[in-house]
Amino acid sequence: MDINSIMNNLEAKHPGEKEYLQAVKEVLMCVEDVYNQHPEFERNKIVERMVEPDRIVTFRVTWLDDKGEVQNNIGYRVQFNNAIGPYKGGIRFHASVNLSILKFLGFEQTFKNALTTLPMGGAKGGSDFSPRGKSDREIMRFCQAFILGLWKNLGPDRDVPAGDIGVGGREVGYMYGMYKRLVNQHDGTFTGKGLEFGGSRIRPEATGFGALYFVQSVLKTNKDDIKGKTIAISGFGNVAWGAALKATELGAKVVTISGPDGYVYDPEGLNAEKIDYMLELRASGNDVVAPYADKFPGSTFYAGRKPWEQKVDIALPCATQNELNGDDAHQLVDNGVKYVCEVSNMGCTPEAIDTFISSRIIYAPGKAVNAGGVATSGLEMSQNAMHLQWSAEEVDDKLHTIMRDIHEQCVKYGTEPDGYINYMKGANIAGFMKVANAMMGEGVC
Ligand code: 2IT
Repeated sequence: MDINSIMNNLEAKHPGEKEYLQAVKEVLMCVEDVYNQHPEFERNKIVERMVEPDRIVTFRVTWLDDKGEVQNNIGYRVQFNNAIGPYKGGIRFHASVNLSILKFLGFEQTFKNALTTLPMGGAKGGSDFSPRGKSDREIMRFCQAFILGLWKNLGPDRDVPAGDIGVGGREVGYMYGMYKRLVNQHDGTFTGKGLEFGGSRIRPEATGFGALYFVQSVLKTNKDDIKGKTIAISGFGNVAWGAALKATELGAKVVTISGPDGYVYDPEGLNAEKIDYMLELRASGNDVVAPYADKFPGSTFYAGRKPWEQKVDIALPCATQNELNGDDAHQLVDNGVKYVCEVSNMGCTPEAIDTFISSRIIYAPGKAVNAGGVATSGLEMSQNAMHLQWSAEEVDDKLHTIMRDIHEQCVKYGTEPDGYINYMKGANIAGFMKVANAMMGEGVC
């Protein structure tokens, strides 16, 4: 495989799509050696086919705000790859959404979903709509208008969306409600639904819980224990919430959360009341964490800064792509961080990853660490298909098993001659091989 020429071709076709190109390059660099041992992949142009989305749907989303004024946004769905199952992946509503970001997310989702062991292909969608400061009615009208543009491309065996940044249970409910009216079927298309209409228990917690189960496996492999460890978490949304909840339950001390306005350092660590307060902050729709420091004395708000300047044992980026850069990584390493597990998708820049790996700090990528979210979505699809609902214990048990399995795949493919486990390499090779073998089995199409 000639990575340079593949990247040059891709860049010529998709100029300036930097997140997409970044995600592709990371995977290609990790799988190069394995790929070269399979001349049949080269003959079938597996990589060239895998890096292009199968299909992109883009549509205008027109809706009325509370003043009765007409608003326009762009909607997208990137159906990346369905070699191993129906398209599956979240919907993101954020002002920054563009095709490069959704293509990187859809590409990553393909390998992540392969790692879950469940039959799901990769997709991602969203809109440049910003939920910040919008009323509940505006959110509803937007969700309904979004689905008017997309519903024909969805279906339980075609494409099953879910939440992502800016899309939680409320938005999934509004989108699914409109979808159900249009197709006149209650077929479960959408995961993260309310418990009363087909949602799975543990789905809201699953991304954060799964991440901590993965962290537990990492620590166990290093004959280490999570009890008493200090943890820096970024973000304050659904993923950060689930991670803080499980980390605290397991006896670790979570000392930071963050938002677009800066971060809060709480040396006493989060507890149940403070974790509940994260939900309140999120529900306010203001996208700020500063009020936390006013409410809980002893904590400090640092405006415009990132939590990576604090001395901690474990860093868990839980906010968004490229939120942890090379300088942040150096600071963490200088302060003696031991483990960095990405919970956001592509949370670390390539410079940050290089810094961790060359310092032999354990670094695990989002596509492995955060796969518990979509895995539990897969379990929601199973429950919907069987027309039943599992108990929380059943779902949590399955999530545990899946996360341990993902960890094992990373160890199998990522252990280097000196014993260091390169989780990035392991996750990328394991995910890639599954998708590549499926594509081989299905022929050139
Ligand atoms: O990034 C992700 O894996 C998600 N946003 C969840 C996708 C899903 O289909 O549950």
